[in-house]
Amino acid sequence: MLRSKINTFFEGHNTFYKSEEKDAREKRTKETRQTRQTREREGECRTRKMIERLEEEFSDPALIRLMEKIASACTEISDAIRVQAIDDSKGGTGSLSGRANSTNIQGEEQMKLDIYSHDVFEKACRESNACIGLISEEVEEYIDLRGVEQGEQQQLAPSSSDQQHKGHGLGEEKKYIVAFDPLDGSSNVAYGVSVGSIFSVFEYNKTTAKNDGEGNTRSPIEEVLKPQTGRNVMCAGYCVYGSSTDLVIATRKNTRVVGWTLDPFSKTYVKTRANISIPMRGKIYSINEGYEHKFSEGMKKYIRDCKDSPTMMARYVGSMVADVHRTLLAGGTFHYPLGKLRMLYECFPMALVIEVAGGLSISDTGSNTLDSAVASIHERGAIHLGSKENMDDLKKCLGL
Ligand code: AFP
Repeated sequence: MLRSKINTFFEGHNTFYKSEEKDAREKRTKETRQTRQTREREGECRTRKMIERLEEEFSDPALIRLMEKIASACTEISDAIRVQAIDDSKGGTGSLSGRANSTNIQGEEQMKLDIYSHDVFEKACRESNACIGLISEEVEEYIDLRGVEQGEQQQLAPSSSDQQHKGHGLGEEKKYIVAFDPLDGSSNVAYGVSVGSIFSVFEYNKTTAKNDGEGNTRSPIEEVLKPQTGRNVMCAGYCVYGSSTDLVIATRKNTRVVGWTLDPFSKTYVKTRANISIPMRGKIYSINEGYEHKFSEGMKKYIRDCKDSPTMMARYVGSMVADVHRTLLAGGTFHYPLGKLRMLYECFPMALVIEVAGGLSISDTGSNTLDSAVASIHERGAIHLGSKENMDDLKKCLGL
């Protein structure tokens, strides 16, 4: 009896000490975890960059901020695309999957992801505090940001680039206009096919905009639409959401096309291609053959020649970003007749990427895409782009 009482006493004591020890251990673990997380966060702020070695491409802090914001928008869109099927499987009640039951300016049906991606892109450009205006495939009107008060900008959360580049750029003059297709190929998302975002950046310079002959300053939108407008694109790029998320940016000034790949764990874009040049000749022609009736006789001859060639092969994803990305890296040509593609945020940016990489982009008439004048912000165009030698073959077929 006594023995059992003693045992019970010690057991109780042991349990008491064991639970105290357990509590202390848990407390220590929690503290260590918190300290580690805080250190990691601090370390990230000090060392982590959204896009690795971006300053090798741009010197203007405003442009660096804008590119970092665009990159972070692309990360958000990439994440949303990868989870939309889950939303879909639950009846598509969220904001990511399925149709939005609305149409855009081109009369095309909008998906919920189109609207979500537009919102993410617009917010990113606003937060950069570097833009005076935006043009989006999903919005009919030019979005004028000149009226956005500095106070409104101050409400915005600072990003990692703000830490590195000291401040939001408040006090700096906003000078960029971004034209973007926030989610190109959205009709393919439901089938797990690669899609992308495309953008071009125009610079608005009040001094050079005063050149209408009578000393009047052109408005930002008049500047974007002035003749030879493709030559005004100062940098452009795209992000492809495929088996990896790849960001590609072409800078006219550096005459370089650079590629970064998103590390999904650290959410950092790692520079994976420091200087992309398109192969002089490729083996792939990329075309939707269903549109053969829309092609000129010269173009039809080029397709016949490709088919007759023992080395040429056809590949067509049906998402411009994926088809152009493959063309850039593997060489060959990509073609799309007059119809769907828009000049400012599809043809110009892709033409700049291909041209800076050493290839060529032309319209149906054979004129250089970047030399085209555009009269309205959603104007459409035909495009043929690719490796120099394949494009020479095409030009011969077109009689140029
Ligand atoms: P969606 O955004 O409506 O899917 O259109 C994408 C696109 O404009 C472009 O990415 C493709 O090159 C093109 O459509 C493919 O369309 P086709 O089905 O007409 O070949």
